[in-house]
Amino acid sequence: MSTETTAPADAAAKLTDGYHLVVDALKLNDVQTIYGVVGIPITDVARVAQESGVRYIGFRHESDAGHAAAAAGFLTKKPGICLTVSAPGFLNGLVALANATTNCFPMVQISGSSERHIVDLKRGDYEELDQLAAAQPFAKAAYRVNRVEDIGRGIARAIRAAVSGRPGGVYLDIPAAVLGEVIDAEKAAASLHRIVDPAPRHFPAPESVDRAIDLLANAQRPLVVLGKGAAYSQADKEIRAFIEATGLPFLPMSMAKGLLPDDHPQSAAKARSLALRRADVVMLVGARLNWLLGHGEPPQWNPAAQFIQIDIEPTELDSNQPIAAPLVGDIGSVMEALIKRTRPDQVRAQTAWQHELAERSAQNTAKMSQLVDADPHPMQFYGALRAIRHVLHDNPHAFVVNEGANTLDLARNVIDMSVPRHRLDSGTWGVMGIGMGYAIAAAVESGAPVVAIEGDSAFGFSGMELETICRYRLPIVVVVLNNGGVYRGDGINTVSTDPSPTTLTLNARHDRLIEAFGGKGYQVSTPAQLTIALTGALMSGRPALIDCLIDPADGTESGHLTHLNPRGVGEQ
Ligand code: ADP
Ligand code: TZD
Repeated sequence: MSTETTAPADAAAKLTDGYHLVVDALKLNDVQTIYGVVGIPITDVARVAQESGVRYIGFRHESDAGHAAAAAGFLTKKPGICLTVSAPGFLNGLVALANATTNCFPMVQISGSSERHIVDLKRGDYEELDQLAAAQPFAKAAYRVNRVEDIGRGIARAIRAAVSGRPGGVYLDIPAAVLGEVIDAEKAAASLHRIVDPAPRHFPAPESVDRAIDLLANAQRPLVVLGKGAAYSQADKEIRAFIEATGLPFLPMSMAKGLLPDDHPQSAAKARSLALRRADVVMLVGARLNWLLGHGEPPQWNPAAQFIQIDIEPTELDSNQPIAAPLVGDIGSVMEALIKRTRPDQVRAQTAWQHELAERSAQNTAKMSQLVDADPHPMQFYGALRAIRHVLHDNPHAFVVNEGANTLDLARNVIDMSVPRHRLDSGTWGVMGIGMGYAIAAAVESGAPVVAIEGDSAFGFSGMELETICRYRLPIVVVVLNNGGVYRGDGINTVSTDPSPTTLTLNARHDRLIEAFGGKGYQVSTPAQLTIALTGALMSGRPALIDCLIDPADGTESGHLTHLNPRGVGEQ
C-alpha cells in the first residue's frame, strides 16, 4: 500500500483518508463483503477492507463481480457491494448494475473515477469517462462524492436508495482525488452515519385489503402467483400461512420456487397453462405482468380475469392490465394484513377448481415422466436433468444457479425446489453471464453448496471465474450441459467453411478448464455417470466442474422462446 495515500499508523497524527472512510462507512452500515476487481484508483479500498475485517472477493471480470453483488443483495435483503476501477472497469460492471435494477435486486456499484478537472474538459485522462452520466439511465439512482467529508453521506444515500421501496442498483462515483484526500480523523468519524431502518415497512390501507379479500372471496377459480419479489421479501411464514389457511392454488415464478415446496399439494405449477387460462381472480405477489407472464393477455390468460397486485412500487400497477385491487406495501406487511382481516372460511378454493387443476397436474406429470425417464444415447437434456434432480433431492439445501436456453427452460420445470431463495437464474432480462457470479455470491453468503446448471454457451460468458471459485475454495459444482452450440450443436454453414453462427466446439473438455486452477474435473456421457460425479463432487465440498456430453441435435433454437425470433423473408 502506498504510504502517501493511507493513514499513518502513528495515532498521534490523527489523520485518515478517503480509502479508510469508504470502508468505515460500509462497515458502519453492516457491509461484510465487497465483490470487485482492483486497479487504479481503488486497489487500496480492497486492502483497507481486508485489514478492517470486511471480506473482499476479487474477480476476473467486473460483470461477474457485479452479478455476485446483485445476487448477494437478493439473498440477504441488504445491498451487495461491487467495487470497480474507472471507465472500462466501470462499464464492465454496469451491465450487472442494470440487470440488478431490472430484477429489483439491491446493489451498490462503487467506482473510482479519473480526475474531474481533466475528464470534464475532455483533456484526455487515463480511463477518462463521465461515469455518473453514463450510469444514470441504468441505475435506480446515481451519485458522485466530490469531497472526502461527503463519503459517509454518499454511502448512506446509496444504501438507502438501493434497498428502500422497490430495490435496485445504485451507482456511487468516487474520484481518485477524493479517495486520496487526507482528513482529520475525528472530523471524518463525525461525517459517517449508520442508516436507521434502511427499508421501512409499508402498510396497506385497510380498505385496500378488504377490497382484495372481497374479490378473492367471490372468485370461482382463484390463483396466487408468487414472484421473486415475494422471495426477496423474506415473508416466507406469512405467505405460507395465508396460502395454507385459504387453500388457494399458487404458481411460483422461477425464482420464487421453494417459497412453498414444489411438491406442495396446492402448487398449480404442473398445470401452469390451464391455471393461467382459467383463473378468474389472480393475486400477484411480488410478480410483474411483464413478458414472463405474457403481459396478462389472452389467449394465455382468461380475458375476464381480475387482478389483485401486491407490490411495493405503486407505478407498477396498471402497467399491463387493469388492477382491480391494488395492494401497495411490503409483502410481509400486506400478507399480515390479509391474514388478519380475512374471516375464517371467507376465502376458499372451490373444489371443482382444485380438481380441475389436480387432474391436469397428474396428466402433465405423467407426460413429463415419460420425457425425463427416457434413456436415449447419446444423453439428452432430460436424461442429464433427471440425474441432477435425483442428486439435488438428497441435497435440498444446495443452491441452484441456472442459465442457458434449453438448459434454463427445461431445468426450471424438472428441478423442484423445497427451500426459499435457493434458485437463482437469468431472470427478467433472460441474461447470459450471471452463472459464476451468482454461484460465487450464493456460496460466499451462505457457506452452503451450489450447483450451477449451465448451457455450454451460457457458461462461456463467465467461465474464467472458475479461477475465482478455486482461489477461494468455494463449494461450487458447475454442471455444463454440453451440446456443442448456442441452443444446439448441429448448426450447418452452407456457404463457407466457417462454423455456423450457433456452432461451438463439439466435445469441448470444459472439465479441463477447472483442472488448470486446481479444481476437480469430470466428463460424463450418461445419467448414471452424472449421478455419481455430482454426488461425489457435492460430498467433497470442493470446486468441481462436470462436463456432460449432450446430443448435439437435442435442443430447440432459443429454447421456449423460439417464437420471439422475428421471421424474415421466406419464413412468413
Ligand atoms: P418475477 O420475475 O418472479 O415474476 P418480478 O421481478 O417481475 O418477479 O417482480 C418482482 C416485483 O416485486 C417487483 O415489481 C418489485 O417492485 C416487487 N417487490 C420487490 N420487493 C418487494 C417487497 N419487499 N414488497 C413488495 N413488493 C416487492
Ligand atoms: N448475450 C446475453 C448477455 N444474453 C443473452 N440472452 C444472449 C446473448 C442470447 N442467448 C440466449 O438468450 S440463450 C444463449 C444466448 C447466447 C445461449 C444458449 O445456449 P446454451 O444453452 O448452450 O447456453 P442450451 O441449453 O444449449 O440451449
